[in-house]
Amino acid sequence: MKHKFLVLKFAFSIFFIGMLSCTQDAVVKPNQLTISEGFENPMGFYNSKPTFSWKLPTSKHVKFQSAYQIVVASSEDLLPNNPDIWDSKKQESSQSTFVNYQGSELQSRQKVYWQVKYWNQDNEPSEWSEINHFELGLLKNSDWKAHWVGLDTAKDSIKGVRNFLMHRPQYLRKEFELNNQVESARLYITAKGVFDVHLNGQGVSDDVLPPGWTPYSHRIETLTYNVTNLLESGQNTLAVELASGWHSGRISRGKALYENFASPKILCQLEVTFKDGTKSTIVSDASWKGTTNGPIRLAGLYDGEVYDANLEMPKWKTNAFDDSSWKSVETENIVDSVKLEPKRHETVKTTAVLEDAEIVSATESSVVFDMKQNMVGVPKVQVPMKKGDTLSIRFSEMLLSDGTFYTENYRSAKSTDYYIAAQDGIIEYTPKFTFHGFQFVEISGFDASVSPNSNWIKGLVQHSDFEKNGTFTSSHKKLNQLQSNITWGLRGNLLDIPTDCPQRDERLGWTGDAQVISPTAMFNYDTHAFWTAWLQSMRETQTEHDDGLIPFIVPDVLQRNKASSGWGDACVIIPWDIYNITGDKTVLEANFEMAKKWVGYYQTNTKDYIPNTHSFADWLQPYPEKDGKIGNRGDTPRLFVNTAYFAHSAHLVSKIAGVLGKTDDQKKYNALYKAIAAAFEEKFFDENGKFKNKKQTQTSYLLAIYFDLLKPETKVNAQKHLLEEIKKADNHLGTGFLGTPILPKVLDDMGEIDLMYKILFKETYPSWFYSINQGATTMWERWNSYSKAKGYNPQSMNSLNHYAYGAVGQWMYERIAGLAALEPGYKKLRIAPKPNTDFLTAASASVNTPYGEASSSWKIENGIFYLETVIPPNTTAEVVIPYGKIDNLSVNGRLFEESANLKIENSDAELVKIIANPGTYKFQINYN
Ligand code: RAM
Repeated sequence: MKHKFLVLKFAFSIFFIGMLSCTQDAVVKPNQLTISEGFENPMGFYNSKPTFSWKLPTSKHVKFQSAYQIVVASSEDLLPNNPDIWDSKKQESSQSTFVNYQGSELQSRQKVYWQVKYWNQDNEPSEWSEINHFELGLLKNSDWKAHWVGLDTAKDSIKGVRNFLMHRPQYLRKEFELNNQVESARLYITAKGVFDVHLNGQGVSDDVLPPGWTPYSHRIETLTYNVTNLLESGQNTLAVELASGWHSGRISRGKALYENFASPKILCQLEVTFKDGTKSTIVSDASWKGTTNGPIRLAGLYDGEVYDANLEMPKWKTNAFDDSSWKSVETENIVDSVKLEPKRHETVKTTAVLEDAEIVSATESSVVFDMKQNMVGVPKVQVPMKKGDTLSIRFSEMLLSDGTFYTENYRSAKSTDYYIAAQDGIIEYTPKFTFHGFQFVEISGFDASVSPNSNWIKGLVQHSDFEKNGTFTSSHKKLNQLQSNITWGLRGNLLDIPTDCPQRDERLGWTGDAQVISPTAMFNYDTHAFWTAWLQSMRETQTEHDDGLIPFIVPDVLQRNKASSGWGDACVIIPWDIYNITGDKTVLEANFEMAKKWVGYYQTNTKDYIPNTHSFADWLQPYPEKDGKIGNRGDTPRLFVNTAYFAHSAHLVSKIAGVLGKTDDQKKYNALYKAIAAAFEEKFFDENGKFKNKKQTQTSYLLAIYFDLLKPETKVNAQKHLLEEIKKADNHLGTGFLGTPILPKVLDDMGEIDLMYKILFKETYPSWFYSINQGATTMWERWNSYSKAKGYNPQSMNSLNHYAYGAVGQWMYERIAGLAALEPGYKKLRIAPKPNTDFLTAASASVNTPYGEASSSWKIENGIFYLETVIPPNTTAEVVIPYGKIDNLSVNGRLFEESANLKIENSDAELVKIIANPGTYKFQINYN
């Protein structure tokens, strides 16, 4: 009996184990569904023709996708079996990213639901994914019934810095009644200016400075908010604070712009659906009321904010307020020429709070706080004050040797906030319609009877609200500091658009700076949508000029009608980089015409393939021959730089045409590139591969080699000359904005990685570590912006938060840690770290690729090299072990043997190259 029982028990356990392994065996459903540039379940979405992406699970049963099916429906109930909008049907394809939607065109406000399943490498189907959804915003101007409204603040004629007109911030409100139970409600809103909107006293969002910055005479972005829970049946109040922002502030300084961009206005449309199915729409129109007598007296992005608490208007955002003394607003019609389109990338938000300020000096009347990090955003101030007193809040990036503020580099930006107290006690204040670039904050005007406390000031860090996308770390403290400085430089300058700097009277969308930094930005932050949004602004800015000119900055508020080589090329280079990093072809499609027109701009200004256009050239190259402003352009001649970029852009246009299957263009632009390259070599290089110029520069060789502009034999000689130049500089940098980002790539291709390590780890000027040795916590505009010995660079153009030189970050990921995309979007990865034990014993990087998390992490201990790597599903990787002792190689604790997942591609005395399937592998090799 007992025996019989045991047998039964055994049989049961076999059954359960079988069941268990059966569920483990299941082909697990896809996850992390997104549309277009990585949006998860967006509302107010901008694109009626989205693409779909998903990720395969990490599982030993799922290596690759062999097919997929996407279903799209107007309601959840119809999925997966009755999709009424689109059914892709089973598609034999490994594509799991950026699959084009092919149903009928989606409409404004439409909400759709979608699901996806895949078949694995063995043609086993997964379960359906969770149901995701998205809802479109108002896609066309004709969707708007509202009018632009606001007060005429131009007529007050308040003049600020350099006599620029300043607009008093406005307070606008509208009371309305809803006679029914609310089912759902959407608030569509935007401004010519920047705004903060409230419903019944509650803030609608935590967005900072919406709607952000676009070329406003072409397009203004609109926001969509779900306000269902903020509405009441009965009386309601919409209340909007409105200030100049980019639209009507002196940042838009081009004369024509400034005269056009008059008083700020808002555009607002609240669409309510009631429980009984009826609808109601409340719009901005002549019935709105406004005042400029509120507490925010003045606000400018460069100059700061003035807040008078005596003018606070209690309850103005609620129904309990009498606005009969307020003025009626002026209205303006929507015009067709200015497109209203849903915002297509993340809004700016407060993404971190620095709470650890330290008091570095205090007098009876003022205190200086150190945030310990050069940052961008606003302070949160909690300070004791006396009624009627004015608190001044000043900022600076660094201090002068006597402890006072270094503000010369803010130039005309006043960057000062003021708060006037209405009563005694602790005030709480956060400026709303400005931002500052700072590490130090000085306050004066507080209640001097209270001794200062370091918690009086906190730093609200603000930038576009993208996610972190990668990490890099190593065994070297200064290299880690460099990584930190790079990421802080990015956070400080990706504030709705990519800017050169965040603190002085500039903060503009400089195209050259953006062009060099975008790959590094994409490694560190998920900026796919950020860049494609800005590229749309670039396209709109170009169309004004028939000749294909791309202005230096986008949006073009300088209006100089000039372009620069190395800057305008951003319109070709950035789409190409985005495509290679994400695999998203739509960015190439969207920008192809712009890129061609830009090459056309060179062509119309060219004689014998040498364009005679303007150039900032190798901007801020160290030790220029000429001093002063001219010296800013370095010693690589303008015509040289023009021709090199003309060739490079033509070459990339040919490659883009190839990807898009446009063979005629591919051939045409390749021939053009070849012709320019021949002319370039002829004009600028002698038969020994030497640059025909008295002054030799590193950058002249770098551009010629990296852009592939020389015949093979000339190239070999040019490489030697480059090495001579670097040697002459004792392994210091001799490069500015254009040469620096390509230096690591060129040396890497030449097999001169150890030399690159020496340059990167150089401590003395000009080098990356030099600024770190002088105390930098962000990237600087110049290699010598400041030194402990000599103080600040005497030029006022001296930003301490300028990301361009951080472009080396890409090489740190790709080569020091060893994680790179070998095929667009990481469909194939290269894991190929190159350790140099003179400097490092470990480095690692991880990146959230379109297929999932990938990582490469190595260390060296006691003559053993360890490499741990994660290869996401649906990709393959080329793993290069940088030591050739294959007999000493082990993987996951066993001596290496080829398997279905790991195949040797090549093995010699130097290295072992393995092709790996998805999975986690721990390699180990004794290289002695
Ligand atoms: C400066 C900007 C920018 C650079 C241009 C040429 O004013 O700060 O970094 O691209 O000049």
